[in-house]
Amino acid sequence: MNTVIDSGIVEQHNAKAMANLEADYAALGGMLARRGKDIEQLTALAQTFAVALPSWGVGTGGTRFARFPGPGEPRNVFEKIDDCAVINQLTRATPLVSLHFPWDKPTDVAALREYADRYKLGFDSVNSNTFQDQLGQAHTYKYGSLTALSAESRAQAVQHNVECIELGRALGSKGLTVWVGDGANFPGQQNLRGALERYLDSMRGVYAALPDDWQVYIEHKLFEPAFYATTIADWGTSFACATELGPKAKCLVDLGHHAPNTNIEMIVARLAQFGKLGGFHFNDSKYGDDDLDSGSINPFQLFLIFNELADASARDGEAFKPSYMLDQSHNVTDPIESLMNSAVEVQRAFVQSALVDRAALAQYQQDNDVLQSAQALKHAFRTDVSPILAMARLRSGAPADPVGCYRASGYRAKQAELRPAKAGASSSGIV
Ligand code: LRH
Ligand code: MN
Ligand code: MN
Repeated sequence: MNTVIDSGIVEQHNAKAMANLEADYAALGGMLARRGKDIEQLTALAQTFAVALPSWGVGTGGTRFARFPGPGEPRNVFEKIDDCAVINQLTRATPLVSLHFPWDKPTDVAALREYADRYKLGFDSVNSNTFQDQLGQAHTYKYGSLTALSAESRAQAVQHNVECIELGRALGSKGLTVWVGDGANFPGQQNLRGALERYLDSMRGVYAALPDDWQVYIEHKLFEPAFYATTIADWGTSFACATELGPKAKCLVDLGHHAPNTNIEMIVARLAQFGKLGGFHFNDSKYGDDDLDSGSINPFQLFLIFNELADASARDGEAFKPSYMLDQSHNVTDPIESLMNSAVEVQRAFVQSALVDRAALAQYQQDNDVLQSAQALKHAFRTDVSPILAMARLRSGAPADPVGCYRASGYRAKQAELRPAKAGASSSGIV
């Protein structure tokens, strides 16, 4: 398997980190043993964790006001795969890449698949884009895409999604994520029911093109760019549409796509209960769709989401397998560092959720012992599982400290030389 960072650098890094890590791991192991938990089992569990990388996340994003390009940004999808390979090499938690079309549409699909395969990277769900017009496009999406009143715009949007499925198929992907910004900016602009009828009609065309072993993920978002009424604004609409379309349609939860203070873990529980939880776009936010690094603002919420996922897997077993993807925009950090930290933070919540004593929690709930029920969760959340995560990485051939090792490797500086900045380089990460 090809690696981007010289494996000698990782080994050197780990040799220095080993003594401290072993001491921390032994201390945590002893503490967990007193709680009836086997640290070895938890480390093995951590090693199974995977979250897909967004191809659009490895470039510097931007806001709707400005973009400040960073040095050594990837200039094409192959270079994006190189950066994703670095992230996976240093975390061993991101073996799949989620591509966005047409932003990252390869001219030679087979060559891209082969290129990624050399790093042992595969492709997760592909994302369609009918939220902006592309150069030379015949019909505009200014007044909507899958919901547009113009039959030509709708047909073009359906066709784009069908092409995404074909591209994804050639890459070995098994899912299509559809997010549309369609909606209205003013009351009266749109017949609300009519827009959803057109959405469903268009999505039936997309659904019909899905291979048998594929799923389509419907991603909802409260607002932006439509500021009065977004057609797929909430999980209720998403659920109704997924139900209407059929078993291959599921709902995708992007953590930043809800009103502030929404109880997202409850949405997760509801969707899981009714078999419609398709997957996630992980990120964090303070105000809206901020696309900040996972776990950077509200790590307890992330933990509570994984607590519901652990409950769903305990109930449904192997059948319960939502897709995990990151969807972030990095404006002031090195995207590789942000994505590595984010993957580790999601993995952390996953491992912490395995620390919840579910039998004890069920008994506290049964006894209406409210205080201890809450403590059962807090106890797991407060446990610092960093030594487990570091040991899991080490055993999978990754460094104990991904960011430290990445910085020592000089990868970014080298890319700055190899990938000179293009004048006026534009971002794909505008939303
Ligand atoms: C919309 C969204 C969606 C897009 C991505 C770039 O806000 O979350 O997933 O595809 O951003
Ligand atoms: Mn998203
Ligand atoms: Mn978003």
